[in-house]
Amino acid sequence: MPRVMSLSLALILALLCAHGTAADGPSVVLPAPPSATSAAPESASARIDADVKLFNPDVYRLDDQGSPVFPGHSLFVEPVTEVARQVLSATWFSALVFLPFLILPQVLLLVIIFKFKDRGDGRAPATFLTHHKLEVIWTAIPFLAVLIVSIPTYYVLEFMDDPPKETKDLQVVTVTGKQFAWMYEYKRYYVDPNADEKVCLQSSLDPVNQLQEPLLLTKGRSVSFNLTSQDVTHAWWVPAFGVKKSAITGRFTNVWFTPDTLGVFKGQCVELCGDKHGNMIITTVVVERDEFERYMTLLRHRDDTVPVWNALQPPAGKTVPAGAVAKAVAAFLQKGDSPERQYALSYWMASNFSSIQRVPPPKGSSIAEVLGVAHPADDHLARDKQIDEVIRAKRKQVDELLPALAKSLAALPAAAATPILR
Ligand SMILES: [Cu+2]
Repeated sequence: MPRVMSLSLALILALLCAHGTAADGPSVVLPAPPSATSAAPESASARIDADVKLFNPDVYRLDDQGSPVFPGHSLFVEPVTEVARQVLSATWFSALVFLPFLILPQVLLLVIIFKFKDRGDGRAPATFLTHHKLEVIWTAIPFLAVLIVSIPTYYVLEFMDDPPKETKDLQVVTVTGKQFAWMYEYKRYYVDPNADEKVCLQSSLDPVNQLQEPLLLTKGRSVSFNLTSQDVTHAWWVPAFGVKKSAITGRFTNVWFTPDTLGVFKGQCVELCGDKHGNMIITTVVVERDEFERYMTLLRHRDDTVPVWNALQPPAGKTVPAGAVAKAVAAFLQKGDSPERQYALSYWMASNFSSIQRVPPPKGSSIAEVLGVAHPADDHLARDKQIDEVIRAKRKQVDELLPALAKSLAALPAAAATPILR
């Protein structure tokens, strides 16, 4: 029976594609799905959900009306790189050296106020104006303190600029600031590794929801940044990495570090760079090496998935035309139908649906309405369920057109790690 269903699905698709692409070029006949597919969609979507959670963490969530829902965060962040640990100990050392200068004047002030106050007993105040010996002392001691602090600080600044020469397997990322987003270019990871002209994989604002995309890093692998800017000066800052570096137009600044903990690490542009400076958020996700390589594969096919996403977004009040989605999927598969490519299509649909819930809805509207929930419930839990159902249905519409999806997912490691927000 499943075989009959698969064949009829393939036939319908072939007809749709032939109808839709007659003028645009040769049509694609999708291979018949394996008979095991009928049992797979549930686990397939669960696997994709796990990857969306991992690679596109919901750090800046909005509620249904578009107000931010901030997850708990602590004031002090644990350092997760050697650079951050060195910065932290240099900071404590400086604080300890300078602490007496903060306390001593206050103590002296209090002593003087109480000891030398006018008691009305006729004592005359002292008339001297300078005391050379004292002045030499209170110039020399702070000078000495600055000198003491500058020595370890200098070594930390030197240390964080360039990785040691013996560093193996260095990941290089060009970080470009622009008003108002970060652009990450993953060096030596190419869009098409076989092409003559090598173009590196990039991520910045995602192509459908225009939200800042995360930067993916690998646990235990050193990363070196070349920072620059396209317009004004920006600064890339993630406290847990101990990195705060200016991105300046016309030149490159460098910094390196090795993240040693899995998780999501937040940051922000810390150079007042214009009216939407606050939009320049930073989300870094530290994952295992195989997960990082998987993300690079996903990124490689991302732009090709945009027409399918557009086909899934009908004008307000209209339903999604099945033919348009099938046509877009067929066009995507025509360029390549490897399991990893099919997985990428399914992944990006799920990831876009996750991101769209972080885009403030138009005034007077709600996220439920934007997503096409017919009659949004008043209760927010019920509404979340309605949203989830609409999203699942739309994702299924695409997933059912991907015969090799189940197969490609079977090749993935057992479970994706869920990072903890820091
Ligand atoms: Cu900025």
